[in-house]
Amino acid sequence: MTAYERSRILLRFADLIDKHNDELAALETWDNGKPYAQAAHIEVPMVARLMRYYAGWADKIHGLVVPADGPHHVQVLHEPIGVAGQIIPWNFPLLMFAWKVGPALACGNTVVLKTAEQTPLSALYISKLLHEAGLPDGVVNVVSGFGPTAGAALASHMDVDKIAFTGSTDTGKIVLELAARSNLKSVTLELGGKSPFIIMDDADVDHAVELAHFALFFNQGQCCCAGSRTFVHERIYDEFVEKAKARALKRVVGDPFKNGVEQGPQIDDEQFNKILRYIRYGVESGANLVTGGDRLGDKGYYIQPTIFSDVKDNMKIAQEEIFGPVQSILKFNDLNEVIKRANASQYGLAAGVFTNNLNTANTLTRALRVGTVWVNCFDVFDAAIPFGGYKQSGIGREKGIDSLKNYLQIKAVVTPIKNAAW
Ligand code: TXE
Repeated sequence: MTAYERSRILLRFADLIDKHNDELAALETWDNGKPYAQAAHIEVPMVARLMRYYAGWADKIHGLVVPADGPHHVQVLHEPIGVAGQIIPWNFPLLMFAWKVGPALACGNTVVLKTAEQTPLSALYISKLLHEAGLPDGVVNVVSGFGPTAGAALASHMDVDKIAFTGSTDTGKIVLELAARSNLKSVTLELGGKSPFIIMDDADVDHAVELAHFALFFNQGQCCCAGSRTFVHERIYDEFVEKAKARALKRVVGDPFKNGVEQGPQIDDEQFNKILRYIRYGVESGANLVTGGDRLGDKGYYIQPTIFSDVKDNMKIAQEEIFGPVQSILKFNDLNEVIKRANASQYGLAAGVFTNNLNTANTLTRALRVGTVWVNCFDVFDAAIPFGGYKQSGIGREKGIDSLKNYLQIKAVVTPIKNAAW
């Protein structure tokens, strides 16, 4: 298929996504429990936007002619890799589908994508739209299945040329190993995080409280880049904790289909129990439980928006990914100190920096070993912005121009030039 045809299919697909926005959002909420308004007004429109972004790339991917020593004509061709295996998680099923399928198709690959066992619905529905947009049978194949069976089969398959995975760091390591043991397929990984959100003493406290709240509690706290270590300068610490508590108490938790609800249930009983276990660790390790700390009601996987203050770096709740509505607030008093502490993590996915001082912002953005730094903002996810992790948060980048590299093979073609004297 020509690049232009691929581009047109992606554009038609984006239009169909707009047309079916409400059904897609409803499926996403049924499957995942996230607020319908969030799915309908943020996530599904972002999926359409991503498809238009990649439609724009499809006919602009080209190689190079490079000058070489000697009488040779040297071309560098950018070819599709072939069959791309993709394994996605349950926290943003449609967005993860888009981050993976968009660049794979723009670059001319075929796809076998495995959805998370908790959330199979929206990918099946949206694939029907892809077909309706004109994609031939067999180009995108969606498999609903479990990780250790279907996921592992994909990662170790000899006819799969590339595997892209989003999920936990532990499973990412298994996928990397399976790829290495089979055919050494190329691997990109987008894994866990424990992202610092650093609030300096010159920050606007009210604004910082609101954004730190959003950075952690968005999507029931189930975000790989959640600002899950809230570092607050000692001069504004007490005021911040009081205001963070007031904000958490105002958070509207309940039926995700109801207007005004900010937080729905957690994805399943495994995650629900994991979060409650971390809350117990927090209490047992001596952190101060400011608010929340238990399930909400006695039906469904709802958890009270929870805050711990006086959290210390060596506590489990400051080191491990909780993946739930639990904010850990830590105190610091010096820029160099907070840089060291923020970087003292196995993860390096993202960071938030809150300051009005340009020098402080510039120092932090350079010093933090993370794939994204949001300054005075958080969770800005434009299609053109690369996303991915340092350290054990992953390998490679998704979205933006960098994502194309994941789905292209590079071939050098060298041809002698006759009559070089000319
Ligand atoms: O993740 P898994 P789970 C983190 C978060 C969460 C924890 C566990 O901390 O609490 O991971 O969640 C597939 N071979 N994140 O158990 O196992 C699985 O079927 C191949 C962070 O849900 O990583 C699913 O499709 N594939 C994260 C996908 O991997 C396997 C998002 C993710 O599942 C497999 C989700 C195997 N052996 C959880 N085992 C993020 N980075 O956003 C499982 N899978």
